[in-house]
Amino acid sequence: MLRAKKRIVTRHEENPILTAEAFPNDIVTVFNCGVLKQAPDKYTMVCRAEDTNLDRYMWVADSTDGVHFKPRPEPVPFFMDDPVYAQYVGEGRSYHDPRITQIDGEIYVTHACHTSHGCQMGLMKTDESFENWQWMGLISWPDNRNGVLFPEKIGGKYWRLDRPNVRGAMDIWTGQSPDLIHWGVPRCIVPQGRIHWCYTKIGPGAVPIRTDEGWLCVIHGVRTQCTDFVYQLGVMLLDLEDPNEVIGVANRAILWPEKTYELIGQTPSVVFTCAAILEDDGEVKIYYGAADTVQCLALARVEDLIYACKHE
Ligand code: BMA
Repeated sequence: MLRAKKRIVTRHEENPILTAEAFPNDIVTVFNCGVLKQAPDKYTMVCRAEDTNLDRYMWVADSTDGVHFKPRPEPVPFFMDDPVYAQYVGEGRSYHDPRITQIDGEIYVTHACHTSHGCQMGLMKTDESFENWQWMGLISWPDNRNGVLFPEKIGGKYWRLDRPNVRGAMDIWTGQSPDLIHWGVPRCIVPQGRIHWCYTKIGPGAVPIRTDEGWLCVIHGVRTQCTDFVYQLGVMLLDLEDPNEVIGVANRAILWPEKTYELIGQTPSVVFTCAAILEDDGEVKIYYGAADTVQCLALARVEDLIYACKHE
């Protein structure tokens, strides 16, 4: 099928918008950051930042325009007083890929962590200042990652997207919970083979965006190009009342590695998202990590993304 326009997403002209140079200490990479817009002039980013020892930090950065972010002086403290965190997550090497969701005024951050049993999902909570943190626990079995919470309860339950690794298949699933800690009702909603360029893996990306037409979700997909993985971004639309109902998944990729900073870095040929924000004028800011090295921003129109989900 021929699609109408080649590009429905454009890169911000100041890309990469955040690099390791903005951080103190020996931070060498910053990517796959979560972002929350709390007010017209208040965007808060939780960065994945890594140092020369490959120790991983969550690091808060602030912005008034959603483009220029200034990291705070210190990272989020590790939760070593929590025995489960200390045993499973530990200090430094494990937790990453924060996704920030505000639900009923509370701010939650899901993350992945490499425990001794494989990759699991953890949950943190903070407040509007992003200064006070609580670790809420592990919320998945191994092997699961890319967990992202919907920004409101649906049918009285919390909902999430995640990507368990089931017998080698890496698909998009939903789950439901009464309390954000205990999860069940797993459903596979988009298998990896459904979209051609996601034949190796498909997974959730940004926090779902409520639109009149459904939950708009920026996702990632992976193909194997010769010997390497290539990470690209796509979009899907889910029913507002029942996210297990897939209205559509665009069969086009919306962003793929092309720029030098996406093709060359710690991991070559990667664009990967943990955050997308719908602005009042219909612009969607898609925050993405490039080559697992720098943080970037891309822009789209919400109607183009929805059209792609429904008609392409
Ligand atoms: C995925 C995640 C991301 C990473 C990507 C590319 O599996 O672990 O954190 O950006 O691989 O390396």
